[in-house]
Amino acid sequence: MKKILSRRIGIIERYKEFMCVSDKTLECIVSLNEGDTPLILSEHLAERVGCDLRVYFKFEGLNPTGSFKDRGMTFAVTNAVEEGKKAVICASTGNTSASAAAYASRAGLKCFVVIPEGNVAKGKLCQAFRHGAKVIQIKGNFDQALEIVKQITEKHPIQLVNSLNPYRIEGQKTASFEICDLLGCAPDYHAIPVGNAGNITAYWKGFKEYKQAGKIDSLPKMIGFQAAGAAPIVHGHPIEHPETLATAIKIGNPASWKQAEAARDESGGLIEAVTDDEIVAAYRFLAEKEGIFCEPASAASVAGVIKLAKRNYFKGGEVITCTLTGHGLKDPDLALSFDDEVIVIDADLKKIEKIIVG
Ligand code: AN7
Repeated sequence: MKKILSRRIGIIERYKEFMCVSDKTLECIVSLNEGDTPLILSEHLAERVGCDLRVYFKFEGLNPTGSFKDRGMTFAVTNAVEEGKKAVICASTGNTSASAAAYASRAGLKCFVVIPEGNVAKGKLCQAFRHGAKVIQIKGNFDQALEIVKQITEKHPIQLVNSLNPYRIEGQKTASFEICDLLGCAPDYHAIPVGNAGNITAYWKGFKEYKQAGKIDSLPKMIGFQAAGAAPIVHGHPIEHPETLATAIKIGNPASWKQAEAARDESGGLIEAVTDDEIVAAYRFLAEKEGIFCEPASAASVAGVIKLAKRNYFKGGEVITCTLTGHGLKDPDLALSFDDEVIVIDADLKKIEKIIVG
C-alpha cells in the first residue's frame, strides 16, 4: 500500500492522461516525486523595469536533483526499465548527468555520463559521482560529447537519455500543465533559457496539448534566451566555440534547433541573446531582491524579460511566467566569485557587536 501511494506522486502518474503510457509503463515507474514545483509571484521585477507586469517564477530548482531535468528523466528512465535496458548514457553540461545518475541509481541501471572537462559546475559533478555514475570527462565541448554518445547508442544497447529521447520531452511538457493549473489560464508570455532547446520544445508541446484538451483558451508567446556567446539560434548558424559563464547553456549546436524555431514562430514569440553581464545582474536580482537562488543559466529567462521590458516590448498588464531551470547551489564557485565582504574574527562579543551595531 505504502509503495503504491509513493508511486502516485510523480509527473507520470499525475499527468498520465496526457502521456502515452501503458499499464506496463505504470508498473515500471521510476520516480523521485518530481514536479509540483512552486509558481512564485515576483515582488520586485515590475518596479525594477518600470512596467506594469505580473511576473511569476516557475522554480524548477526545487525538483529532486535541483533542476527541471527530473521531469524528463523519470519518463526516460522508466522507459529504459520497461524496455529491459541495463544502462543509460548522456552527454551533459551537468544537470542532465546529475538527474540521469539519480534516476538510474534508483532503477538499478548503470549510468554513463560524458561531460566537457572543466565546464560542469561543482554541485552537478558531485551529484553524478555520488549517485554512482561512470563519469567520463572529455577534452572537448558539450556538442562533441553529444555526438559521441549518439554514436555509442547506435551501436550498443544503452539507452540515450538526452532530450533527443522523446520521453524526455514528454515528461518536461508537464511544467506547462502545472503553470496553467496554478494560474487557471495560460500566461501571455513564457520566458525560458535555451541551451540544447529541449525544454522550450517541451513547454510549447505542453501548452498546445492543454489548449487542444480545452484546459486553456489561449497560448503564450514563447520567448527564449540564449547566452550571447552561445547563441546559435539567434545567429542562425552553429557556434564552434561557445562561451558563457552560464555553463549549463554553453551549447553551440542545439539538438532541438528546428523545434525551438517552430515554438518561436508558431507562438509569435522570439529567441534572443542575453550577455553574461545581463545574466549575472538577473541572477543577483533574483537572489538579493526576490529571495530566489537559481543557477546562472536559469537567470537568462529573467535577464531576457528585463531586457525586453526596457525596450518597451510589453504593453503593460501582461502575465509572464519565467522558468528558473536549476538551483543556485549547483554552482557554488560562481556564487562565491563576487566581492563579498569576508569577515573572520575572534569569538569576541564586543568585537562582533561593534560590527553589527557600530
Ligand atoms: C539550468 O544538463 O543541456 O534548452 O546537459 O541545465 O532544454 O537544453 C542543460 C541545460 C537551461 C537549457 N537551464 O535547457 C545538460 C543541459 C539549465 C540547464 C538549460 C539547461 P535546454
